Amino acid sequence: MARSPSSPSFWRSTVRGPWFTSVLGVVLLGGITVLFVTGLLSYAAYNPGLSPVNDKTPDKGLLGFYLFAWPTHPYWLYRLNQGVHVTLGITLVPVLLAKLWSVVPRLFQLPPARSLAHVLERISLLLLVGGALFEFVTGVLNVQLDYLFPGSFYPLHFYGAWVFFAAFVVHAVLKTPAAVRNLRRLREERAGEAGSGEEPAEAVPSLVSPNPVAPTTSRRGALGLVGGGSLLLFGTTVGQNFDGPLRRTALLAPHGGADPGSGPGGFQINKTAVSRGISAAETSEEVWRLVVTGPSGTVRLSRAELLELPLHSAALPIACVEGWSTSDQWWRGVRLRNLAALVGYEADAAPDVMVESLQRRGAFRRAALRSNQVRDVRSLLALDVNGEPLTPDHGYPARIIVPAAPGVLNTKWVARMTFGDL
Ligand SMILES: Nc1nc2c(c(=O)[nH]1)N[C@H]1C(S)=C(S)[C@@H](COP(=O)(O)O)O[C@H]1N2
Ligand SMILES: [Mo]
Repeated sequence: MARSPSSPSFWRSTVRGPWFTSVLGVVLLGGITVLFVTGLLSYAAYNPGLSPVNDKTPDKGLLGFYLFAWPTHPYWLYRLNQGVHVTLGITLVPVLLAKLWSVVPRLFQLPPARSLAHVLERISLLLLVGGALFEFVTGVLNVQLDYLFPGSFYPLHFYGAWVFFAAFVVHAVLKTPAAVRNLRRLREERAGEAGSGEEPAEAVPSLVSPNPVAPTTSRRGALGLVGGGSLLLFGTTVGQNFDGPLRRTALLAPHGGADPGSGPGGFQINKTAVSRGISAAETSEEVWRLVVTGPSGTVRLSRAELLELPLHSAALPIACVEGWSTSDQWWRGVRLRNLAALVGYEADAAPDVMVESLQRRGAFRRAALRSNQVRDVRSLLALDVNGEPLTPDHGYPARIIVPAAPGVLNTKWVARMTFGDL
């Protein structure tokens, strides 16, 4: 009997066949397109064109052609974008694995190359399968293990996405017509009495086993298993986009730096003050000063002095690239546009700003905001949240909060703001 995986009769599951592969393929065609688009948008939201500090892929060249000024409306834009990106990515893992399983006999098929076209197709498949696994693995590791590859996640995931997507487009152009044809023909056969339940014939070596074992499940049953797996992952992930009891359903989501407890600061904490080396001494009323610089000079303000300025409120979420987000919190503080006005700008003509934290080491201690973000009346240097002064873990004495922006731009423990076009 067939002992070599290059022999079609080595593969004996009755589930394999064009129907199973086509259904999964069509699901991935839609799902992965959404992942790619939301992924590119997520990168644009970092303001990578603005300053070298924000730019995680400085050698991207032409691949950054699409970058644009990320808007501040609607204020939940990044929360939605990243919630979809991460939740959908995790949900599709069983579908991806099942799809790969369904076509694995092809990997061993002999001769390895029948023609030049076949060689090219196999190379594109290598990039496709390798790229897909690479993107899913780096994405999941980033979400789960807190930047396993510090600083290098972004270039890996970004370049990986382009390599993968190029192969994906080639593959989709080559295969979508056959997938749709397969599904349509099977549907017609089922509708008409003639339906034999046979798999449609294929031009290339068949995925249907010529030597099947006794079936342990139907193809529909197998698809139900994949769908059930996806549903389970979805159900244990999606809660991280909400606060309160719903977040506790997110069994698979990472749990953040600290238990936020209840009360005004009772929402997700990513990095605690202690973990970032922020001491109570340097944030005390006597010691801490905000240093604001612009064309008309430098202004130093204590927290008490900031509280004397006109204060404004905005209800805004925090939404992290890792896919978790909070519901809207009530932030109160000084408008960024009014801080620009202290150092020589008209509020309506406020420029970009570089924000630096007290934090001395580690990632995310500096971030640049674009002029459209600075000018928005809801963009604040927040001093309070939900009616109380910020807690140390949420950025006391002052933190940035900007509508529609990724959490990483909401710098905590702000020490210095430098206004001017970046
Ligand atoms: N100084 C400083 N600010 C920071 C960070 C940081 O590590 N250091 N993390 C950022 C990231 S990635 C996110 S998602 C938010 C999380 O805010 P939270 O901990 O209040 O929920 O803070 C941002 N501000
Ligand atoms: Mo984040």
